[in-house]
Amino acid sequence: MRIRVINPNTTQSMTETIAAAARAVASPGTEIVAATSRSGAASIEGHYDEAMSVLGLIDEINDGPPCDAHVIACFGDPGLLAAREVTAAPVIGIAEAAMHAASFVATGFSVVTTLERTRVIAEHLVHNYGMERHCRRVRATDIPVLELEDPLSNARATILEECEKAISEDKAGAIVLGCAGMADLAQFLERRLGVPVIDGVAAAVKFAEALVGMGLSTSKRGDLAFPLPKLYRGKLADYAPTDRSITPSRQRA
Ligand code: 5HY
Repeated sequence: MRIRVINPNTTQSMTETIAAAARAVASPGTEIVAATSRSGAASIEGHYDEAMSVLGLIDEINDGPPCDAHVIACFGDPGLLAAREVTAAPVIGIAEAAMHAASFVATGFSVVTTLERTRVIAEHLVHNYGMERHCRRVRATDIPVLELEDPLSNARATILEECEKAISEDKAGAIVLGCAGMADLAQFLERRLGVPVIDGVAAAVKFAEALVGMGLSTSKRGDLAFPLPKLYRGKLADYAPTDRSITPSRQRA
């Protein structure tokens, strides 16, 4: 099978970190095709960045090679439901995947994310995904996303310290890493902390393999049916939905 792992920010080096984490867990028969959004923010650190990232994400879904599933490799799961409308292939967000994985291995987890101002985004996802009874707390390290890429930054130590607080203060039995850019830290942290540390990229790839392996595709009845054909004007005129009922989808179901 082929899984497209899409980084909705426009930083190629972060996509490489994401792709390595995806390939590290992919089954032998799974091809990981990594993609970096061609338009939008270098890093997604707030509501505006997230909103602006969705068109680049949709472009990668619509313009990419046929695949069996897609992963949105950004912890805000931007555009998740819109993405599920435009393709029949399963679309998995790394936040949703990580939270479910954590709920299978601990009765309580904490999320450790980047900037304080993005903490509320993760809190909203906890609510949207019905994870209130599993999530002890969402913690922020106030590390800018791209600083995760800087080997001279103190990011690794800061994240470890926040994870230790989550375990001692929140009584978290597991940690969810709240940024795709932390994907390469899961093993290091798990060894130091002695609890499961879940990277959403890995979780999303394995859930995607499971769904495809079960022969499941996104429901095309109701709210996740292909978008209604209609006129779009202005800068988004090219995004006008066409009538998918008569043109075969380019994506394998
Ligand atoms: C992410 N931003 O996973 C999110 C994390 C965050 O550019 N990739 C980003 O801090 O919201």
